[in-house]
Amino acid sequence: MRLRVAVKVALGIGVVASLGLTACGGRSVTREVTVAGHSAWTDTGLDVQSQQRITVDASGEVAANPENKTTPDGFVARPEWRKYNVVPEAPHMALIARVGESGKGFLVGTAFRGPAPTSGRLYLGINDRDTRNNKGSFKAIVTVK
Ligand SMILES: [Ca+2]
Repeated sequence: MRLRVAVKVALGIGVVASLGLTACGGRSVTREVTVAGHSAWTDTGLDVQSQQRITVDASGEVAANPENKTTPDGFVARPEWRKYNVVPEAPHMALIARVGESGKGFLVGTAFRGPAPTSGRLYLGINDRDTRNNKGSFKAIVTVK
């Protein structure tokens, strides 16, 4: 009898471990993700369910060139640079996110609190259609609950 309980507990732990990056049943999952300025999208390794609460706190600096660096809020004072954006209405080179490979991008900035728009893999990215010439990185603490 005791052995059977032990096996069930062991199986339970195994299932939880394999789902470790999917928050479910009221558990929350937190990950620190480095978002390289020269990568369009960075896979957070987190799968979200539609309407699950996503929390992101971001820091760090990404440079468009040696004279122009930005926090995850992007170049707020440079609306003329938005023509190079992935998300048109957000500041250029701000930290952005999408859910799924072809999900619609949305602004994250230095702090984001909101529901997942749909279910799928969560990606973080740079609001820039040409990321190859960017330097630096943002650090994002992502929680899905
Ligand atoms: Ca660029």
